[in-house]
Formats: sequence, C-alpha cells, structure tokens
Amino acid sequence: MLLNRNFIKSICVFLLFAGPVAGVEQKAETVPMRLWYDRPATNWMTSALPIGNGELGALFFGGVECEQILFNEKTLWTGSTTTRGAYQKFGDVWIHFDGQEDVRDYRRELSLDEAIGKVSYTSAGTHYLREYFASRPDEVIVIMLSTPEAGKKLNFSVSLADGRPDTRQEVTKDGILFRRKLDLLSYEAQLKVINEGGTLVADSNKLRVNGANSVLILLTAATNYDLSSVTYVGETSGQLHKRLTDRLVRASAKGYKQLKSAHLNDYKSLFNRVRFDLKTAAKTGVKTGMQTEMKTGIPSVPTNELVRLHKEELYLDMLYFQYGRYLMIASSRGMNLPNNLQGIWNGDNAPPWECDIHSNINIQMNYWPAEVCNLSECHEPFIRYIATEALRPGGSWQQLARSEGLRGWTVNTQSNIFGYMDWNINRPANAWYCMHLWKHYAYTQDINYLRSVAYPVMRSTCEYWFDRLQLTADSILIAPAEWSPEHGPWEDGVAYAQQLVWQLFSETMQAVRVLQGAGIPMDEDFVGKLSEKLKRLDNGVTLGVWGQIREWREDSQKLDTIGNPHRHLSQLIALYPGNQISYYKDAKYADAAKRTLESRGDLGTGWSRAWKIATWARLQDGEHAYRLLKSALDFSTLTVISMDSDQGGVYENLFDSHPPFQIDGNFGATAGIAEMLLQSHQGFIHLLPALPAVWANGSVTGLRAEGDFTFAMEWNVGRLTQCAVTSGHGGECRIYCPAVRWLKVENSKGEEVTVSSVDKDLISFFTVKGETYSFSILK
Ligand code: FUC
Repeated sequence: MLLNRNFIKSICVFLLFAGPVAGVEQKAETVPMRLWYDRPATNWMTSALPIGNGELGALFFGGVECEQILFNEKTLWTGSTTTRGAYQKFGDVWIHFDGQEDVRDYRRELSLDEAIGKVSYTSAGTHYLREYFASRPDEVIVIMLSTPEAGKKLNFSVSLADGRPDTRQEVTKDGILFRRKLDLLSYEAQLKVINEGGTLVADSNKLRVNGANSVLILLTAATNYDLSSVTYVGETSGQLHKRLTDRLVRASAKGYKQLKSAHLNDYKSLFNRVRFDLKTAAKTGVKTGMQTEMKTGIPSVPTNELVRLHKEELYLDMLYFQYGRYLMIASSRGMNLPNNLQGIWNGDNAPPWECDIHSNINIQMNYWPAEVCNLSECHEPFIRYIATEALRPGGSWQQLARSEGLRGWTVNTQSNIFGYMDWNINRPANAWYCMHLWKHYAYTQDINYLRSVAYPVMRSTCEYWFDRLQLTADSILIAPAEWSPEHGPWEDGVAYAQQLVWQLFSETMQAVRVLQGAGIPMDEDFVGKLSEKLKRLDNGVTLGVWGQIREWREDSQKLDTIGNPHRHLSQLIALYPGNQISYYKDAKYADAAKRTLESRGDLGTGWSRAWKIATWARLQDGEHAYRLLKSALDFSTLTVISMDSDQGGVYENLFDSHPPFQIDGNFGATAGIAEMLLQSHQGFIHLLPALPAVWANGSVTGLRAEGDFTFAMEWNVGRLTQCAVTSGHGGECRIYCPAVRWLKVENSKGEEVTVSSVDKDLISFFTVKGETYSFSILK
C-alpha cells in the first residue's frame, strides 16, 4: 500500500518519544496488559503478584481477611567477602481486617500498563479497594486502602515482621520499624500509616485503625550495602536509619495522589516505549472458545485459566512479552547491582542456588531483552557491576586471574554480592559479560561510555585470554582445559570458550576502530596483538559427524550425540546471543545449528526453552520459535528444583518455572519474542525475520536496533505494510526485508531521501540524528 499519512503521523509522534530519554505518556491503542485472578494468592512463588522499583519489591497476596505483603530489597544478603551466604526475604506486612463477610466480586490484578496492583471486592454491600505500587521516585512501597463509595468502614490492624525470627518491632503512634544486623550488613524496614477519618492507635506490636475512610500505608526498607566501598558496607546503621526516616517524611508529605502521579510518570516513561499488538481484540477466543471482555479486550478468564487452558491465545503472547519488560523495570533500576536468579522477589531464606548472580547463562539471560526492548537504562546496573568488580584493585575477580598467573580477571559460576565466588571456575564468562558492555554501546552509540567504561574492561579481559590461550601444533589458538557449562568433560578448545573468546576479540577490535575513528589514541602494541590473535583463534564453530555444531573440539565425545536433551546450548552461543552463525553468512553452519537444536528438542528447563525461542528466531524459523514460546508457556506447579526437561514452563502468576521460579526464563522469552520481530546483529536491520503464521496481523512500536535506530512497524497477512524509523545518532541505516518493495523513504518534513539498494532485499540510506523516516511500501 502507499503511504498512510495518519499511521506515519502517529508513528512519528510515537517515535519522537520512544527513545531512551522518553518522558511522555503515550495513548495506548492496544488492549490493556493485565494479569487478573478471581481469588487470593496462596503461594509467593506461584501466585502472589510482584511489584518493584528496581531495588525494593513486594509480592501481594490479596487475602480478604488477612493480607500478606511479602517484601524484598536487592541487597539483603547473609554471607560476606569470604562466605557465600544467601539472598534473604526482608519481611512481611500483615493486615488483618475485621468482619469481611458475604464477599462478592473478588478481583486481584496487576496492570503492566501502570505497574499498579489492585484488589477489590464487596463485603456486606461495601466496595473495598486496595492499590499497591513500588515507587522509584519516592523509594517507597505504597499501599492504599479505601472504600470508594462508603466512609468509615475500614477497621483493621497492621503489623510488620522481619523475615528472621525474634526481631523486636519499635512501634510509635503511626509507625512501626525493625532493624538488625546480618553477617556484614545492617538492615532496617519502616512502615507508616496515614489514616483519613477514624482513629489510629498503637496496640502492642501493631497499629490499629478504626472507622477510617481511607488509609495510606508507606513501606520502605534498605541495607547499608555499597558496591563501591572496599568493604561493601557504606553507611553506619544510624545513617541508614536517617535515610529511611527521611524517605518516609518526604513521601508522607506528598500524599497518595502525588505519589501515584510521580510513579505513573516515571514508570510509563519506560514501559510505554514499546507497544506490541497482535490485533487480538476482535479475534480472541475463536480457537479456544475463550471470550474477551467486550469493552477492554482483556480475556474474560483469569490468568491462571488462560495459561492452564488457553495458552494458544495471542493475548498471552503479548502479555508474556510485556511481562518481561515490566519485570525488568521492576528489578533493575537504581543501584549498581544486577537483579538475581529471582529478580528481587524471594520468600525463602535458603533459596535455590542462594538466589545468586549465576554466570553460566542466568545473569546474562536476565539482560537479553534490555537493549532491543528499549530499556537500555535497566542494563546499566549489570554493566556498572561488571565494570566495578572487574577493575576493583585487588578484588576477587582479579585475584582469581592472578591465582592462575594471568592478567585481567575472571569469575566462578556462583557469586554473592560481596565479591565472594565459588563452584566451577567459569573463565569464558568474562568474555560473555563483555558482550553486554559492547551491546550497550552498539545500541546507544555512546562513545564516551565506550571509552571510559566498556573499553578498559574489554581490554583487560582480552589480556586475560592473551595469557591463557595456547597454540596447537598447527598454530591455532585454543583455550586449554575448558568446560561446556554443566555438561561433560573439561577439555581443550571447547566450543563454549572458543566462541565467546572470538566474540570478545572481534568486538574489542570493533571498539578499537570506533575509538580510533573518534580520534582517541590506542595502544598500538595491544591492538597489534589483538589483531594477530584474532586471526589465529579457533572460532569454535565446527561441524560434527552427524551434521551438528560440535560441543567439544574433537568428535570423539560420547555426549555429543543425537538426541541428547541437555538444557544448555553452549555450542550455539555463536547463533544467539553471538553472531558468527547465520544464514546471511554461511548456510552450512546455520543448517548445522538447526540440526543441533532439533537434536536437543523443544523441551527444557524454563530458561532453556526461552533460549531456544531466540535461537530458532535467529534461524528465521518463526513457526519453530513460536512452538518454543508455547513450550515456555507450559503450565507448571512444581516449586522444588527439577532438571527434568519436561517440567519447565510458567506458574499462574507468569513467573518462569525452571522449576523452581527462576526469572531468567521470563527475560529470555521476552528477548526471544523481540528477536522474532526485529534483528540487527549482522550489520543491518532485518524486519520481521521470524514471524509465525498466527501473528499474521499486528504492529510493534519502539523496538530498537544496533546503531541506535528505533522502529515502528505494522503488518498484514504476514507482510510489512507500514514502517518508520527514528535515528538516534545519525549515520547509515541498512534495512533488510525480503518480499517488500520499498517505494519511497521520506523524512519528517515529507522530503524524499535517497535510497540505494545494497543487495537484493537490502536497502541503505543516510540518516540525520533525531530525524524520523517513514517508508512507503508496495502491497
Ligand atoms: C545453572 C543451570 C541450572 C540452573 C542454575 C541456577 O547451573 O544449569 O539449570 O539454572 O544455573
């Protein structure tokens, strides 16, 4: 079709605000993204609903007579610089309501559009409403209780409990706090109650509210952890107490309306950057018999039923995609520390794998969606953490390298937040971490960041491998004594290590070229070595006897057999998240990757299924990627550790189930879905590379590509019909979209832009920083 002016106009307006500095609310034209249930939660892991401000989070259960709000803060860890410890539950807020009889119309929900949870019901004819959100600007969890149509009905008591037993509460006339010390850290939580109408009195270790019209409860909690300190401890406990007290004073002065509008402005500035619409409103239910609410487009069955009985529904695809973005905003902002195996949500003081920073796939997968899904700032807590630990003089990451007589740094598989590490040494994870540093540059084009943050770490990591690699008899460089995570023997030249080191060397070389191009002098000796070693390096992509990509260098491995369903895909790093294997480059290796994936099968732990969505998308097989998405959405109830490949899926609150809950699978699936819609890892942007037939009609706005380009697209019957791109930094934009005839590219003033055709289906044009370009496409 020819240029649809209205679409382009609305898209241009959208894209203007879709960049990383967006701050404006967009009108949602897609259906609301909402999880909802008709009963309270029974289990924090599988049914309670998460809110979070990036550091401070909570899970609300929505009980009618007894409400539990389990809360967490990212740094509450036992352990130290010399002992492992574990991530802890912080505590609970308990609210006991008087006489809630004849309860009807119960609904518990979480709006991803607003990051607000709600519980509502009527009891004896009175309508009760609770709202919950975690505010980034005000650093508090906000709980608002009201009876919108009737006054004086709120009668309840509220208490605050530490996640460890025997902690004494300090109760004042309108607040409760507890404070204590763990192995290394001091921690404290404070709660304040502000009632409108009625009375508020202290009652031993509780506060008692009688006859109030509405009640605002503010909760905040923190520790004195500080990543930038040598001891990992910052404030004194007194300073911590003052920080939290000040937070509550400021938040109380604001009042509910202002707290809520500050929260909405802040949250929507991130969340609204990406809209994904599969035009479900009219169609939902055709296949499965499920109905949608006519006015809103939200499924009429609760989310637990949606997953259990109607997982084919396209609404679930959109919801699950956006849930990953929601969880990212809720668990990765503020301080320089990444989210962990459960994001920030945890109800257990001895959680699986200590709920740690796990380097053999998990922490990396947590950040796969950050850049492409337009949440670049949420990548930063991970990036800053890597840069801090890698360059910390005498820090454990460097000490580990020194203990092997090498420069640079590396890590073990398990890490707490105090630099303590153990379990298998995972040397190539240093190269994997550097991929994140490089990707952040590739998407943002921020040279200052590249020069001052990313490059020093990438260079130091290269030096580690300069020292570690060994020459074979035929002058090939290989990593000696390496592993394929969690699988098989330790050997020389394992694909996992070779592919990651190749990625590191080639991306560091690209960084060198960018910095040289910007006139920044480089150490020629280092650059010479890097170039020479990159040439000699075994790239880890080799064909095996049954047509697979080999997991080990030699073909003699017993485990590298057809049908081995192992959850890790370490030999396919070069396919995703790396970029060596591609149909654009060499079909022979892409075919071998396909063979490997077929052999591994479509099941797996939660994160393994998510990884397979992205790898199938990279092979441009939308149908298979979609099959994996539906496999990732298998309904799961198991809450203990299982490595069985048929147990992975999601719980009714859509937390990914490894099992148990492990948030990497949520983030991996969101990244995989993005990969089905847009790819940019081969020096050009491929639009709709792996669109499955069931997504025949749809639109997506705000996905980002390397080079700092932000896209809006619409498609019909599987074909791109509308497209616009905003260039964040200027420069050449190359777009690949087979079977599309581009007629014209126009800038925002309607002026035609010169386009050259680089190759079949590949166009190129030069962009001006900040400009939005729209395309007319022949239908
Ligand atoms: C790795 C994986 C496991 C699990 C654990 C936290 O060891 O192999 O499946 O995800 O991390």
